[in-house]
Amino acid sequence: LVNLSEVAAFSVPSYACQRRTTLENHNTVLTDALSLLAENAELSEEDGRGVAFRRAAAVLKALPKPVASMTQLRGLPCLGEHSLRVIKDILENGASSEVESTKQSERYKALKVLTGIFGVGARTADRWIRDGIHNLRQLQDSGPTLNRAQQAGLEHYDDLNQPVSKSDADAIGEVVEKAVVSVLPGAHMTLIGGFRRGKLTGHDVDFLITHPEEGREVGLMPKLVSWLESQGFLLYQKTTRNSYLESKDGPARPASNMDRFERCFSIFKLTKEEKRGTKHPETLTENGAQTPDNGGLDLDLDLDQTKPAGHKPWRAVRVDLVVSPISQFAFALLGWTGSKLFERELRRWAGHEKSMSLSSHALYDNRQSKYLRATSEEEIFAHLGLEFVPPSERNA
Ligand code: TTP
Ligand code: MN
Ligand code: MN
Ligand code: MN
Repeated sequence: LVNLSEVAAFSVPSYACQRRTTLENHNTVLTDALSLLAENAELSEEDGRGVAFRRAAAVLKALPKPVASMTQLRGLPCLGEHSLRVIKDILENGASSEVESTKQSERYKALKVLTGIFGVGARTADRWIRDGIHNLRQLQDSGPTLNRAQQAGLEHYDDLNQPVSKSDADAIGEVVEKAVVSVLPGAHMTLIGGFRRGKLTGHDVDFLITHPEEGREVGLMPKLVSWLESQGFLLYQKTTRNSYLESKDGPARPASNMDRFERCFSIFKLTKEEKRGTKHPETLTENGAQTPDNGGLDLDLDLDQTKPAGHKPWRAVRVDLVVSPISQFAFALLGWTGSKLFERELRRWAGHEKSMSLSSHALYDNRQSKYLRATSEEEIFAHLGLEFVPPSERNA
């Protein structure tokens, strides 16, 4: 007897921004496998392959129940030959040989450890590996010159590789909020990134700051950073200036994927005191309830034996601050809420299906040769001809 409900094929729209993807994932074994291959491709600077695996994983995240057989996948978008082979391997053998051998490979392990240092990207890690540096000990011994970000990254390696909890994010939010209103009364701060999507942990905490009066936000970031620095909250910070200029000829092609807001990458010093100061003391745990997700790697290298990790009264947390003028706020909010794949798919939809250019600053209609204004995320989805997807359903 064949259970028809089990063999019935799934159906999902092809762009992730047309789908509702909650954090409830019925296919974690499959999506973890595909995400690992995506990560490995990205670490090897094969971005095309990386995106293909990310898209395939995102399709499986959107399915209403576990995949039981390959026949259910017929007609689904974004599942290429390679991804289908990985899925088949797992369904039939319980594991993918490609994923398992990638996980075990010295190169993947070294790339993971080295790019786990804040400030170290795939290119730098690759160069180090070619110089025989595979782990932190070898890095310290053979000592290539590290820039300021990498020095801070290495110094706070263990902390920065621990997941950040929502209660940590809230505690930092209270400090940042206090700083924001004391340097610019009337300014607003919003939690963005993964925590806005409802994630319970993250690799950092992201905040977007604006002021309801256009132009009042100018000069806010340096003041905010000075305030935080003077109170001893910043272990590291690098601020970049706003370089966005709207042109009547439409959006210029940005040199990179980076947007051009005034922004600050920082390492925040979160003390026990700040944690206690939050409004949600019941959610606090001594050293964080979760165990770090190190992908099975041994990251527990104690760099300084005199200061055992976990016994100091504070922890380092990556914090991103972004300042936007109110006229661009909705675009910044949408662009910084993620997920990264959801954002990429929104821009692909805009370009390919609507002949529009979407960024974290604006939406430009190439057919009408004009910018489309919006004061809310809902309006942007409407301009794009998409049903509104709330943040908690953008977890593609
Ligand atoms: P991240 O903080 O990198 O990712 P996240 O918050 O979704 O996940 P995690 O919990 O691991 O921190 O980025 C948040 C969003 O910001 C993401 O959608 C992409 C966007 N973003 C930019 O627009 N420009 C940038 O330069 C970066 C780094 C991110
Ligand atoms: Mn694909
Ligand atoms: Mn984040
Ligand atoms: Mn971030």
